[in-house]
Amino acid sequence: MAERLSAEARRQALGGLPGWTDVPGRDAIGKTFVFKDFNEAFGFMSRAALVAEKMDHHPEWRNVYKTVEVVLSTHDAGGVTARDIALAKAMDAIAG
Ligand code: HBI
Repeated sequence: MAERLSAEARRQALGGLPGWTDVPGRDAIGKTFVFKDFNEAFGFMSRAALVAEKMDHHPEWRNVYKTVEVVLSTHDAGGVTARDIALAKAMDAIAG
């Protein structure tokens, strides 16, 4: 089971994740993706969903039209782990 990252490790990891920030009041990281339109946004979610399933690590996300708000945390560990960092990197790669 993945271990929660220390504050320092998390800060380091966030440094390499443009647009991702701490989520206030939670041990989680978040990013809001804005796409050209709903079609692009949903295409991103479709591809990210398949990657999440393959990683067995799933996002908490909300889609309104062309915007997708993503929050990542490892429920089993009660906070941000390397799995969240990996999924964040994968999502950035998908979003392009
Ligand atoms: N996704 N984000 C997230 N956090 C989890 O703890 C998690 C998950 N997906 C699947 C999963 N855990 C299961 O493997 C465990 O609950 C058994």
